[in-house]
Amino acid sequence: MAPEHASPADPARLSRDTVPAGLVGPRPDGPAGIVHLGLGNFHRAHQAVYTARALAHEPGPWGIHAFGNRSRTVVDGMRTQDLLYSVLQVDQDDRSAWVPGVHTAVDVAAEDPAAVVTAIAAPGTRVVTLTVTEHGYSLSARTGGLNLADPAVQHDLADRAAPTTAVGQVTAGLLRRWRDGAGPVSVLSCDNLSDNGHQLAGLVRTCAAEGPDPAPAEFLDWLGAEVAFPCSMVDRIVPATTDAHRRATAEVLGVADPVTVPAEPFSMWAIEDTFAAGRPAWDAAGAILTDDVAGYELLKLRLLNGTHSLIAYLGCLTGAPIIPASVSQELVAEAARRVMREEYLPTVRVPHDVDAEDYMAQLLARFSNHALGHRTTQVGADGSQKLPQRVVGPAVHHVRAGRTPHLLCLTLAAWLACLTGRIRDDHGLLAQLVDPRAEELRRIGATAAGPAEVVDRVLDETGIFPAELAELTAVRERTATLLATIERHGAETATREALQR
Ligand code: CS2
Repeated sequence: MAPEHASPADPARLSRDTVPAGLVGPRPDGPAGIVHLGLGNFHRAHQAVYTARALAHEPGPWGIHAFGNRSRTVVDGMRTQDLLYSVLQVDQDDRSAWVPGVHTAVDVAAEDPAAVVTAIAAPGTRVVTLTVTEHGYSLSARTGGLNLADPAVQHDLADRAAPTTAVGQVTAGLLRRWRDGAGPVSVLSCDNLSDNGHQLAGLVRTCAAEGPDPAPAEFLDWLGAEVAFPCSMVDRIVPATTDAHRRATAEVLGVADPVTVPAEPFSMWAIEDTFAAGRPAWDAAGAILTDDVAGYELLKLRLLNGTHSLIAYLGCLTGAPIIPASVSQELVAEAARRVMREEYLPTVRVPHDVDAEDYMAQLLARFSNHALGHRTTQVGADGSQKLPQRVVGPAVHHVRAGRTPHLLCLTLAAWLACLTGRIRDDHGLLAQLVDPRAEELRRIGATAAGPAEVVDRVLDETGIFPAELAELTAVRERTATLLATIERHGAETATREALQR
């Protein structure tokens, strides 16, 4: 912000000099031990906070060199503020702010792709972390592996020096690391993908082995021996920043921070403790370090994220711009409660230290946090990448047991209704839903003879979902009838129908 634009009433900008004493984490030592891909709000309110708290317990070389993918907004904002930003914690009747202060460098990957490779290969790097969203893994739902047909993946296979995808960046960085003899490292996925560490390891192996310049077998041996890919479950509701959040931060901190991050008070992180070259004392900061992450992962991915998707799409269809407004509608709340209890919970193994009843009650309370302003269009974004992770496993589980999962079908139908352009956008929310497959879905919506054909073509032609979903006739048929009801009578009637079974 140029000083001439500042009025006397404007607070000073956040910096090392202006940050209120006691509200900033300790400065990390030395060069960054962590390279992070994906400088979004989630990373800044979750992993960065745990890392700053861990450093307060146990000093170490755990500064974070973070790369944003394309956008300059956060990078420029943080650079103007001595690499600082604040986390604004908000719930109904309380708000507070804290400044992690754990970043040692921030850059834009697209502006200097080689810098990402160099950072991953640097001898001081011990952990590479990722929050690149489901879409960032270049996954093919059809094969479950790397989407070799994706032009960005093809680019990265052809030009290992300047990769553009997260998987290409990690692979190129590890290849350089191996050539340089820079030592072991851990690569930690912090995205909502089931079995995220193992999936990422597989994607990196494919990326290394494919293309005109395949990596030698020795590299793959080194990967197996020296590089760890722990799985993790990450959880904190972190919306996009709005002006209301910026104003609240200025009031709470007394300094201006345009790149503040709003977040709920709740935070959870379960990490498989299989690191190859050390890690921060994340456990001292409240993370659960365990040998069994799978239970936490599926519980969260299904009960939280799966239910979130249903609330988001029903909200978009009924004119609710934020998640708490959607779930404050009794029908939506009932659908959320029942999809959790009847269709997600029976498909997971609840970890021994989690009480399922408390967990579900807490989720409904978290979804009802009005002060956070979490938009339905944000949760509804990228459904083509999220729903395969959330809905398919549970749907297969129920159909194999002879049951039709009506509310999972409602989730699919509501998503299709939002994206296929066959209903009026009465509330202007559908147009705001971003999805990499949006164009294709609209094309199907425009040319299909009716809802049943929409469902058939999305399942059979697009490759958005794995074939195992397409094989479930019960899901196909129920989704089509619910989509028909949404198109003809609206989402409320369809929800009632799904709840009546
Ligand atoms: C949400 C998640 O946008 C979404 O798809 O379901 O971002 C959710 O808020 C987080 O995973 C909570 O930990």
